[in-house]
Amino acid sequence: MMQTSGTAIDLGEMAMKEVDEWLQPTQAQVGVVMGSQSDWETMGEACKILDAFGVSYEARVVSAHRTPHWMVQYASKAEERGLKMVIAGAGGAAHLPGMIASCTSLPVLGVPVSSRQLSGLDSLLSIVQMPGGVPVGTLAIGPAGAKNAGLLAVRILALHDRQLAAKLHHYIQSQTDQVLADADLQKAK
Ligand code: RP5
Repeated sequence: MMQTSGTAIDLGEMAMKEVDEWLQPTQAQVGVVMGSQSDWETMGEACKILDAFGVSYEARVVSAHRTPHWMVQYASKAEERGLKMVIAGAGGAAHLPGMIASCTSLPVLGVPVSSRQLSGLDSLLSIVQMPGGVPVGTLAIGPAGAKNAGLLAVRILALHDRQLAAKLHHYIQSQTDQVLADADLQKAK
């Protein structure tokens, strides 16, 4: 039971246990959080990149609207737990990335998840229009944005990790080589 200015929120034993675990020190470098399980299909693209580069991460549902108190705890403890940055994805009234950024000084990358009603334009505007003083590095809507959030996280971490920087250079070179190898469209016929 957590008491918050007159409101009693019973989170149940299971939830308490899980949340306790979330607040322990971690070896993970990146926290990948999203507003709902329904965001996972998109946010999984960020995790695939982190997996490919061998960057450790934790992936959690942390909702700004449905679990606001835990969101504040997660974000305010992120740095002391050992995380180096947070990738936050959300759709619709996507307040999660901005609120996470409000509660930590770690870099926060925001991914607008495509919404059912407005195809993610609502998510994009909610995430990108932060007030001066509270930055969120906002990526493109949807899977490409999530993939690039993973790659941007790798680029930031690679500044202080030579091995990771070498993998990154290799990745970029392979991507270029692949495009050039497939560039002759008549040959491909
Ligand atoms: C947001 O609401 C989530 O980030 C998600 O993109 C959207 C819809 O959530 P569900 O209704 O699918 O749980 O908070």
